[in-house]
Amino acid sequence: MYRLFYAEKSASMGIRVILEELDLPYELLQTSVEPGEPRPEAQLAVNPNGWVPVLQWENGAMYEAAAIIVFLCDRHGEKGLAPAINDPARALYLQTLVYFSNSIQNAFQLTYYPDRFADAVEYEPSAERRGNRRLAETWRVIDEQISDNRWLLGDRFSAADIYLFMLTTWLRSSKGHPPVSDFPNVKRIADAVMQRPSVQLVYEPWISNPEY
Ligand SMILES: N[C@@H](CCC(=O)N[C@@H](CS)C(=O)NCC(=O)O)C(=O)O
Repeated sequence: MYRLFYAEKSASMGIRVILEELDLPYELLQTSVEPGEPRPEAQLAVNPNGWVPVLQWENGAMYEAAAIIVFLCDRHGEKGLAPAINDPARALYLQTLVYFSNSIQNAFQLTYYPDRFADAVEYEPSAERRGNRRLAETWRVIDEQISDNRWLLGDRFSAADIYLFMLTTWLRSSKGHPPVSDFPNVKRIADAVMQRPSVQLVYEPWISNPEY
């Protein structure tokens, strides 16, 4: 049984989709991503940053979305959601997950948490503007990487496509982000991922209202 610290609109939703796709039993532990709102002690004990996702299992716990995806898909490798260690597609899979985590998510952070990137309030709009440009730059790289491929890894669907979908749900016109339609190959994959029953279940609130 897995336990996932969970908040709507956050990266914990993507991990929940992975748990659904792997057909694993799990429990959601509600938490918050709002600044100033308290986090459960058990969450902070694993991740002192106060972020989600945080995953617990019988004899362990961890944080960082990309690492959790690698961990779960390897631990339940028989489900085929990720290339195995000796599979030639493994390199692109790992490269893409880490790029999502440290480049695209970082660009989002500039726009969602500009106070973490500016040392005075008056510089925060500058951090936000740079984040928006960085989103365009980093999504463009992924759009070109995908090219005409059906999925991120070519012909085979993988957990990386779920991660891509999750990141596209964070694009908000109200925050000045570029629209996903600026990246047609990304959009094509995100639209296909959205049809999956696991995504329909977990992302129902977002599917009903993408600016929720
Ligand atoms: N690098 C971390 C980032 C996690 C992260 O930024 N989570 C956000 C929600 S998507 C969060 O918990 N924000 C609340 C906060 O930063 O206080 C990961 O990929 O897991």
